[in-house]
Amino acid sequence: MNQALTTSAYTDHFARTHLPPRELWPDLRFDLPELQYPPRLNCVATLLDECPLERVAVRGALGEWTYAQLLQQVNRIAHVLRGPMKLEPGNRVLLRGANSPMMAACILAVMKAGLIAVPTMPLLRARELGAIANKAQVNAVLCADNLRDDMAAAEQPAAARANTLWFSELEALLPAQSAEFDALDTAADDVCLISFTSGTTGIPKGTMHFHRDVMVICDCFPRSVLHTQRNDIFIGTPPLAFTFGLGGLLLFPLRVGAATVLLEKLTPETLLKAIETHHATICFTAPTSYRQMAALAPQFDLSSLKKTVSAGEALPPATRESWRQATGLQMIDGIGATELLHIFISASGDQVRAGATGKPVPGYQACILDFQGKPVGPGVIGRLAVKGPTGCRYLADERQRDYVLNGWNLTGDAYEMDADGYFYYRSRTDDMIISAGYNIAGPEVEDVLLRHPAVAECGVIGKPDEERGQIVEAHVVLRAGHMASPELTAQLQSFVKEQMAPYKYPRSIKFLNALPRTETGKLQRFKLRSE
Ligand code: 3UK
Repeated sequence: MNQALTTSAYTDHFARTHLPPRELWPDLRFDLPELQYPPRLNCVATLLDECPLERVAVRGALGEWTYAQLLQQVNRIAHVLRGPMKLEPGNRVLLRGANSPMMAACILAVMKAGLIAVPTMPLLRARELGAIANKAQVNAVLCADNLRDDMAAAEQPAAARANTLWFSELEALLPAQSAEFDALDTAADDVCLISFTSGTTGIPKGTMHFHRDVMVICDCFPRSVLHTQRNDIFIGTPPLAFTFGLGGLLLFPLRVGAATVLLEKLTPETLLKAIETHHATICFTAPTSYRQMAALAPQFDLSSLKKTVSAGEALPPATRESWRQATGLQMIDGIGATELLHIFISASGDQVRAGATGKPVPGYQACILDFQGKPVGPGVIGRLAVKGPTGCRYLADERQRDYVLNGWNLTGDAYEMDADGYFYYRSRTDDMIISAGYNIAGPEVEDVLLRHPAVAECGVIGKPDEERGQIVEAHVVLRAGHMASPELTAQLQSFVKEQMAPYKYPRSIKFLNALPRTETGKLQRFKLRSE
C-alpha cells in the first residue's frame, strides 16, 4: 500500500527532501483497475499524447487553440524554461495569471519539462506571494503583465527575481523555439505541483502532488460521478491556481479530449452570457455564484448546459432548489480539498439525496471519527476522515500531524453519515456554535434564512455571550428593494423559529452590504466574528 518511492528524474531534490516523513503520510489506496499507473509517468505527456489534435482544446477571450496548437505552445514554452531560463529538473516555477489559454499552457509546460508548478491566485498580494515564493524556494517566475506590480514587490529568492518572465516577454521568445519537446521521463511519484491552501487563517500551507495524483483526479470524480465526454465544453470561475479550477477547467477536459473555456473576471451575469455564447455543457463554480445566477437564469439561453458542479463550501439545500427551479438541473455537489487535490465525496443524477454532499467517490473511503479518533455510526456528528489514492503531504509543515490521523486525512469538517452511507456536511469543526449547551451548525440556520424573500446572502456565527457561552448571530445581505429595520429583524427571527428548533434562532442579526469571502468563494467567518 505505501510502497517505496521510485527513482526520481530530478537533479534538484528539493521536493522529495521536504516531503513529510513517511510515517506521517496518510494511507494511499489504488483499489480500482483504472488507478494502476506505470512507475514512469509524465502527466502532461500522458494527457496531450492521447489528445484529438484537430479538435478545439481551449478557448479564451482572444481566440481558440486546437489540441495541436496547444501542444505546440506547451512545447515551445517548455523549451524556454529549459533553454534560455536554464531551469533544472525539479526546480520550482511560480505561475501567476488569471484564467486564460496562456496561463494553462504555462502550467502544462512546467510539468512537461519536469519542473514543479507553484500556481498562485490573482488576488494574492505581495506579502502572500512572498510567503509562497520563499516557502517553495522558487527558482523562476512566469507572470501575466497585468499582475506584475505585486509580483515585483514580493520578497522572493534572488534567483527567481533574476529569472522572471512576464507573459509578453515569454511570448516574444516562442516563435524561435521548436514546436517539438520530449517530456522529461518523470517518476509517477515525482512532485509536479505545489498548491498552497487558500486557508482562512495562518501561514499558507503548500500541498505536494505527484504526476500520478494528476492522473488520479482525472480518473476518479469525472469518470464515476460527472461522466465527462469528448463533446463536452467546460466553463466556470475557479482560478487555475485553485485545484478545484485546475481539475475542473483544465485537467478533466484534457483527459477526455474535450474543450474548455478559460475566461477571467467572470461575474454571475457574464458567466451566464458565456455559457450561452460558447454552448457550454459543464459548469464549475461556488454555491453563492449559483445562487446569484439562479435569479438571472431566465434571461439567458442555457439549453446547452447539462451538468453543474458546486464545491468550495457547503451547498445550501435552498440554493440547490432555486437552481433546479431556474434551470431544471440537479446540482452536483462535491467536497474536495487542496490536500486531496480534488473532489472525494459527491453524487449526481438519481444518486443525489437532499441535504447530503453524497457518497465517497469510487476509489475513496470515508468515515466519521469522534474526538478520541474512534469511528462512530450513522446519525452522530463527528470529524470527517477520508482515504484514497491521493492524500495530504504538506511541504515542510508541522501541521501534517493535525491533518493525518492513523492513516486518515482529517479535513476539519464536522459531518454526519446516514445508514445508507450518505455524508452530510454540518459545519467546519471549529465553527460549531455552542449556545447554552446546544450544538448548533451555522449552515443549517443559513439555509432557513436563505428561504426568506428578503435575504440575498447570509452567514451565521457564534458570538461570545456571558450567559450562554455563545449566541447565534446572523449576518445578512438583503436583496434589492428591502431595507434593514427592527421589524425585519423580528420577522426573520420568527421565520427561523417557525422552521427549526427555536434554540437555533439568531438572537442577533446584523445587516451588511456584502459578506467577506476568499477568492475561492469561502465565507470568512472569522471576519464576521471579529466585527
Ligand atoms: C470546504 C466544502 C462542504 C470543506 C476544493 C473542490 O474547496 C476546496 O479546497 P480547499 O482546500 O478547502 C477544503 C474545504 O472546503 N468544502 C469544499 N467543498 C465543500 N464543504 N461542501 C462542499 N461541497 O471545509 C473542505 O474541508 O480550498 C473543492 C475541489 C478541489 C478543492 N481544492
